[in-house]
Amino acid sequence: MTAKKIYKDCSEILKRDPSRKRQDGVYVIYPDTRREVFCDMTTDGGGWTTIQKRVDGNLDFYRTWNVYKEGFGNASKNYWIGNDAIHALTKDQDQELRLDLRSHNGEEAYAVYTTFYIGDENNKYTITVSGYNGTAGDSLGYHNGIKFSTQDQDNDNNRSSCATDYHGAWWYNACLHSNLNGEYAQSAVHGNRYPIWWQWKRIEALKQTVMMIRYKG
Ligand SMILES: [Ca+2]
Repeated sequence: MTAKKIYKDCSEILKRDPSRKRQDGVYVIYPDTRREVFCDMTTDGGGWTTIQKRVDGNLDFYRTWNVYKEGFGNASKNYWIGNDAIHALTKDQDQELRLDLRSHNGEEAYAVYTTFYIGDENNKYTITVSGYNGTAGDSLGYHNGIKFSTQDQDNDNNRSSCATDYHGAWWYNACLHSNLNGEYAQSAVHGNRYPIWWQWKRIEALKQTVMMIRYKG
């Protein structure tokens, strides 16, 4: 009998089994409960746990608070791992965050943040993010210290509801510098409701986005 191996995240999988290097794909981890996630075992040495992935328009990201809490989608395609899972993965404050962005005309850019964690549900999943480096520009800095908001829970700093105005779910401050859970567009149209990263492409809808985290230890 072989004991079942329980891993907290993708970096632990890679550490315990270095042969997984460059073996990108769907793995099972247990950050809080059982989660199927996409592990990037290639980028910058690998070991990245993907918390958000959008590759096409086949999954609706305009979802409610409880759906974002639990997570939704398919780890091999489009998904959000879930805010409870992100909290469980980052609560020890020892994770870095990387975002990989791709435009509809095939350009790529990335952003890395040396500090990234979010609070629990009582804290409205408040984001702490700092230490930017990369090519995409810092479009998360404006959201630092902000609570998460959804169409049915307005925790932003705008008199209106940023989540309903811009068709997303995010750590909206008084609204946008980024909106990566916005409405998917099939081309490089312009609008604040789309998945945008202001410091790179202003309000141009992005084709693909990935958010992933890695243990810094
Ligand atoms: Ca508001």
